[in-house]
Amino acid sequence: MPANLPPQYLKVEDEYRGLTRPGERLEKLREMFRLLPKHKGTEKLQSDLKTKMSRLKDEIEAAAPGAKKHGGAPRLPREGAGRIVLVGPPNSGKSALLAALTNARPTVAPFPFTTRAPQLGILDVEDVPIQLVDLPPVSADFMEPWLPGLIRSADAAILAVDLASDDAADETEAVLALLAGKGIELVEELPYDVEDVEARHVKVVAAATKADAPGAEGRLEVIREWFAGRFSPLPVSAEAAQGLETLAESAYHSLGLIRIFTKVPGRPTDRSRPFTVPVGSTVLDLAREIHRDLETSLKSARIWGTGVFEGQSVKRDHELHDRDVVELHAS
Ligand SMILES: Nc1nc2c(ncn2[C@@H]2O[C@H](COP(=O)(O)OP(=O)(O)OP(=O)(O)O)[C@@H](O)[C@H]2O)c(=O)[nH]1
Ligand SMILES: [Mg+2]
Repeated sequence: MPANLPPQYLKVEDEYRGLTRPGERLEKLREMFRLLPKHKGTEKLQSDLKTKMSRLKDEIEAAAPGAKKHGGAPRLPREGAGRIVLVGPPNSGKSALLAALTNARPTVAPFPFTTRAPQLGILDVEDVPIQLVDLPPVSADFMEPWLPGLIRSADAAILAVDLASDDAADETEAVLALLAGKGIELVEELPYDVEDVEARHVKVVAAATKADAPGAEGRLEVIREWFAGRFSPLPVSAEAAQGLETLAESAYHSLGLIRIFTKVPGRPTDRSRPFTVPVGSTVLDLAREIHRDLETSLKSARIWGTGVFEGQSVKRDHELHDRDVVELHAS
């Protein structure tokens, strides 16, 4: 986390930590968002705050007496280091992508609205498990009422743009417009000067699906030109298993995570499963991620990795880097 946060912000953040009621927490988060300086260095923090606000709002709405039931909104347990949703128009190849990227076996069929409920899969990229959620389609004809809520709750999205369809650009624009109408902006890069607390920017990787289909190459050119400056679609084919690795890696990078290995004093490093924390996280953030109590009991840490000498002792506010090995000492 950047060290140059104003004292007023840190004070409110402290107050926020002491709160348990969702309504009060949401108010505090709004205050934190207003006090947060908006620049590139706080981009990740802005987005984290907005995700937290959006989740709390959903929680409050769901718990309210007489709350509208969102047409049987499915409850999905979170798994892995992050959640990426598959979004796109009907028949654009979302379910085929889930099947190609994970062990899940969703129904894939040559007609629209095949998928009616979310389908879950786990995608492993660079030792990090990511939850991939295949969703019903977004179209002007129909959109499940709970769909926007699920997209808001995601850490990132894959947007399927169908290279087998001559109407891919229009269909995709319709998806973007419908979601924008629900306060969701799908963006390749998070803006870092947003003052609007309510709009939720979800980071997106555009996948130009069915790259093996006849005429796909020509359509890719058109799509690239159409979305130039907004998205750079990656050509993929679930059927021909093309471009899947590149897509998986882009999806992983869109989560903005770093991997940290932890070590017990005097023992070798456990390199089987890294912890993941957002880029810019500190030793203290890692401690919090591992266990709530560690936040207060953390005394010191030693690090092997980037920008330090082997086993260097560092302070709690030391910024971590991808693949650092950290030994935490608690009292
Ligand atoms: N040629 C080709 N066809 C594909 C590919 N991926 C999907 N398809 C076909 O496209 C059609 C739709 O695929 P789905 O994966 O069901 O599409 P979807 O986006 O999940 O559709 P909905 O659930 O209705 O929104 C099916 O007939 C698939 O066989 C691909 O990589 N290449
Ligand atoms: Mg589907």
